[in-house]
Amino acid sequence: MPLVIFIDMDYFFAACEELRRPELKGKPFIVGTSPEESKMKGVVQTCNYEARAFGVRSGMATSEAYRKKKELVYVEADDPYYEELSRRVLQLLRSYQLPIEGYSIDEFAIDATQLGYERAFDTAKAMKARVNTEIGLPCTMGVSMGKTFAKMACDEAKPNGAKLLREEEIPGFLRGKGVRKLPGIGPKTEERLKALGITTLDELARADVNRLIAELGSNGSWLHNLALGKDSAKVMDAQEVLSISRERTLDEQTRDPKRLDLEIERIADMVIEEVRKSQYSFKTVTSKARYADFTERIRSRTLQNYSSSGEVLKATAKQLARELIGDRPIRKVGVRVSTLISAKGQQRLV
Ligand code: TTP
Ligand code: MG
Repeated sequence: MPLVIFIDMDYFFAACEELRRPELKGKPFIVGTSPEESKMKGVVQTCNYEARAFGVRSGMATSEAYRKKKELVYVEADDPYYEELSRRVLQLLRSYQLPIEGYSIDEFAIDATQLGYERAFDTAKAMKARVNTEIGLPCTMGVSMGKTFAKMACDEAKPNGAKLLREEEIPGFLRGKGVRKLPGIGPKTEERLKALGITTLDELARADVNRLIAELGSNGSWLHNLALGKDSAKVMDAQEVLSISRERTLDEQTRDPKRLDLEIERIADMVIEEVRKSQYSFKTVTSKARYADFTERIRSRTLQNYSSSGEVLKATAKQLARELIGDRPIRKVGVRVSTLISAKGQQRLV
């Protein structure tokens, strides 16, 4: 599992508003989705902790928020401004020269494997201090093995905190928690698990994985592993994940379609292993050939749907490779997948 520093900005949109309107500080206020005049029809996107003290929450109807606290200040959301601040946070974090994955507008996962626990935790605290002083925004840091547990550590340390969760502490950390505490389990999955008699992470860990797969598909085994304290998903730096590719120089040059098929299958196996590890689905497949005279040609196809299937990849890549057979013998072949999407369905990366 990679060692991960996970950052989640505190009450992000509301903190951005406090930054440019300091007079809001200390007063309960919400950031909403509809213009001031029709605000009651909108939804609370977020609110500061003063508003949370009255039970106001993200996702709540604005009218309900006002029932909880009459004197709430209403601020209309300004997405471009929040996106700009998000970019500035990302830029600051990038200066540490570690792989970094943007999770959402206010969450980032950093691969700190090379640092080890102590230095990773010190680095996390230094990052937190710099985000605070240089950008003026509060945030919370979680450090653990695997993105999921780093995020959960972060959730527990909120607000304005930092928590280190060592690998050996993960089982104890998960014990007794409800399934909703696991990132990736929303209300729908919670219901389906409940139908199987599973409400806690202990029960999820003990559940029969085949039964989970029957009920939830491949997500079932993924969630089962998480409940067991295992999350091998890599931190995918945006630059790395635009595509996943492998290539190989042939032992001898060839124009034989059958030989080529075998090579493509081997390379496709390597690509699919990487796709699975990083939990992406792909929509574009490309085969590449380098000929004896060192010229190169590629053929690409975009699939109808996203896929993570090895069979689909092999069939498509073989077909494309055959289209690359010409007069000249081939000495090197490659397979690439692109137009990737996180299999968890949250993030589209070109
Ligand atoms: P979160 O990180 O979930 O919430 P937060 O940053 O406001 O508060 P916390 O301190 O608990 O992390 O979401 C980040 C931003 O995304 C949030 O500021 C506003 C926006 N958002 C919505 O627009 N709608 C929603 O339902 C949620 C949950 C968030
Ligand atoms: Mg946040």
